[in-house]
Amino acid sequence: MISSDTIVASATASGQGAVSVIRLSGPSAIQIGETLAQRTLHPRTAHYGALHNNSEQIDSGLWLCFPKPKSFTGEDVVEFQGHGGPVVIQRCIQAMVDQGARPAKPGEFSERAFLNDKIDLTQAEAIADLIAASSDQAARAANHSMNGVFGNRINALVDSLTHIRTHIEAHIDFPDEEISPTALTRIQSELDTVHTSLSDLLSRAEDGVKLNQSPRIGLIGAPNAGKSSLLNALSQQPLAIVTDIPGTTRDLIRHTIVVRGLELSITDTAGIRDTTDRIEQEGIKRAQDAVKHCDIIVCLFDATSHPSIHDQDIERLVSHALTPTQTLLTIHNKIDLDTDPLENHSSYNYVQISAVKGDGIDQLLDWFEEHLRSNHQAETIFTARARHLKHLRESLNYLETARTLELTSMTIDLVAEDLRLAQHCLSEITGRFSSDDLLGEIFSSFCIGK
Ligand SMILES: Nc1nc2c(ncn2[C@@H]2O[C@H](COP(=O)(O)OP(=O)(O)OP(=O)(O)O)[C@@H](O)[C@H]2O)c(=O)[nH]1
Ligand SMILES: [Mg+2]
Repeated sequence: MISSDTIVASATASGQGAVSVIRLSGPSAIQIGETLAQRTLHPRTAHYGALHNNSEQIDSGLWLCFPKPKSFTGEDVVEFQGHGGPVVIQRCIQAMVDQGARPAKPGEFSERAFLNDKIDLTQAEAIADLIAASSDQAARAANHSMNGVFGNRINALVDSLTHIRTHIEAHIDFPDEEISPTALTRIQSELDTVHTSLSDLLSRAEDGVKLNQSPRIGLIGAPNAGKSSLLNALSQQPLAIVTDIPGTTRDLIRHTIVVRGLELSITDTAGIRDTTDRIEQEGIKRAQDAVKHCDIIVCLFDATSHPSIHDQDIERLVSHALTPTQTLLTIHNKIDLDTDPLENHSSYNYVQISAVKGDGIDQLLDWFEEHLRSNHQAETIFTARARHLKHLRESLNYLETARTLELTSMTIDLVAEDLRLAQHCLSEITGRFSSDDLLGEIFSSFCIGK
């Protein structure tokens, strides 16, 4: 794609910083850069010099020039590394606009890179995911996607489907001939292989989607178990009111903390008990609804009134059946007050703490860390989005329909069509077949300058 206009934006975050990067991309980028630098810019060479607007020096810094096609966008790109103050950045950008550039829209540099085949759609999305990564694991996974791990697996599946379709379509051209048993076996075995890979990719993509969200942790327990004290200990600030009056917390209190490179979204809830107080009843309902959507449910017990924990104790608190993706952790709190040995007879993971004194908080964080990291094997993770899951699921449905049909000269057209649609869904993920509307939606969620 050849763009007719040249775009400009600051590629670094707004606010003050030592250095900012202003990026120009498009057919006039080099001419604008050379006019403002008042010198020739040699490809891929750092030139130190001023940025002049007419006769006035606006800033000084490093000029870099990347002629097409060897640039991020695939177009002529010029970057100016100047000083990082909002006013000076704006003045530099204005000088470039005066020379004919226009301010870039969010994600427009990445969009041009995609349209010029420098990256596929999964890689473009991974750039945004890397910038937004809230944990080191999410950053590592985004890097994998950016390097094409996800896109390559999609392309391999598309290639396999193309191969199978070629065989099938060849038979459509000769409808009078029955398909030989050998050809039939080969096609079916190839379909089985694609089905296994696609199912595996879907389950990894489901994990990848979760990496883009902070794990949700719900604290639940009887009144006075110490839920709000634990939230305050984890966030290291007095977010929730703590008193010795049972039923202190009514509303859900949500807070996100970052510990050990992990971003955790924690929800404190109202204590669960039988009550006639209408406000408290509503709080308890909200508590039980909230934990239904949590990835980890933490059930707190007061060690002084609950020396041992049984499954029935947990069932009284957690009103729903756990889904396969939910994990339950039980906690004995207030161990600073208890001298007798505590016991866990439940089948769930178990940690002992004192939310007020801080004992066991490190072990609790160890448990979160171990549990969350073991969910994703480092070498195989990549980030994914809800959009990818939708296309993968649709593709799997078409493939499954194709596999249920017995392959005969009567059904071959139907099988061929299902495989075509399965392939089409996969191609939508990498952007080989994507509508302009979809591209607009994806890139508008990026930051400006990317
Ligand atoms: N000694 C000791 N006291 C604790 C500990 N954790 C909480 N408490 C006390 O227990 C009482 C209740 O604590 P909260 O954190 O408000 O309990 P909660 O589970 O949020 O209670 P509700 O909001 O009523 O459901 C307060 O007086 C806390 O100081 C602990 O680890 N050790
Ligand atoms: Mg509370």
